[in-house]
Amino acid sequence: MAVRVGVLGATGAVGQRLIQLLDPHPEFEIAALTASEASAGKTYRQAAKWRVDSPIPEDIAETTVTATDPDEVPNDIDLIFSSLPSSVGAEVEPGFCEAGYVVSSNSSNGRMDDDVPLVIPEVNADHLDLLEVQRDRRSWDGAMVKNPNCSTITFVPTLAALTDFGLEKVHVSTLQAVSGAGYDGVTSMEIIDNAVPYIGGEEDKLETESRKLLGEFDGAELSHNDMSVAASCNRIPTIDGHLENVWVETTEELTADAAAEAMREYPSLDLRSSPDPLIHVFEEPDRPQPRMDRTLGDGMAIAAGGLQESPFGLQYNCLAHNTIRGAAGASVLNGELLLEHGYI
Ligand code: 11C
Repeated sequence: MAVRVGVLGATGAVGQRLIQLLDPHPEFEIAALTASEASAGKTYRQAAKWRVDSPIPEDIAETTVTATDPDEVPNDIDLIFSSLPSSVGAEVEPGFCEAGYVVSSNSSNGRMDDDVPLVIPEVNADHLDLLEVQRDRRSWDGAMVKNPNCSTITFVPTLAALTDFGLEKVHVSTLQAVSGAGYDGVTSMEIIDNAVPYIGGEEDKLETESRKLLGEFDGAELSHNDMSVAASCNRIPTIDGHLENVWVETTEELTADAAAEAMREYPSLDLRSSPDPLIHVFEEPDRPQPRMDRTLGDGMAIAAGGLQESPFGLQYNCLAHNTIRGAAGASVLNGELLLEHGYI
């Protein structure tokens, strides 16, 4: 029998992707949709300005949207997906955990809390057991797991493939699609013929989240990876797909061929939304490109290319679909992991 799930923030850009991914999902069944007070009481069709690249699912369209409040959500829901703005998430997500719900959240609030597992299943599934620490410490029956920022998800799996070479210093420079900024981003295509070398708070997220994801959990405490990470983030006029240029210095010798092999062989998981291969390595020097390569593995694969040795270590480019692999798909995958590990 399918697990009954709710979606918090169902009308936003990531909420719409969640519905697109969950509507045909064999393990999950959408049973509740929430949004802001202004949408409460409307049907989903009335509340959402649907912009995802598939028709609004007919069986979801007539569902009544409620306010984002645990008292408004049926208590036979087993799993909550949250894509709330971080300020709202910080306010309401803990209330859902206190009411006993298991929450898989894409919202950035609380990602760096030391008892909150920040998880990319193919990279650090073992961090999920931090939930035992969380339940002890917070005295709630629910659980909170987070997925990282979309730009972090794009490059960290490629680093995970290289850990045997001893990660020492990483520099990443991003070229980020406008959909990362939600509706406002999509409607801001006036940045055409332009690029903006600033995305508020983003550089810090890439630096801190990557070190947490590649850290070690000993069953009681999580220690963060001690590699140095420097990020610079840029908004470019692309609709979907974050492209990143990466330089990695390692303690062991690392050739471009060895890196390509390690990335190609990096394993995916036996979860429905984990693609095989996880990392697709291109030989063509002008790939990956957002429009051509963002839908690899149904939008859940990471693409890499341009691998070469440089004075600053290994250099390469990587790409992921920011609202699928980087956000909604990442939360769904964490939901699948929670189910596999018996937390639901
Ligand atoms: C952007 N990466 O492209 C951001 C959006 O931490 O989840 C995602 C923000 C986050 O603007």
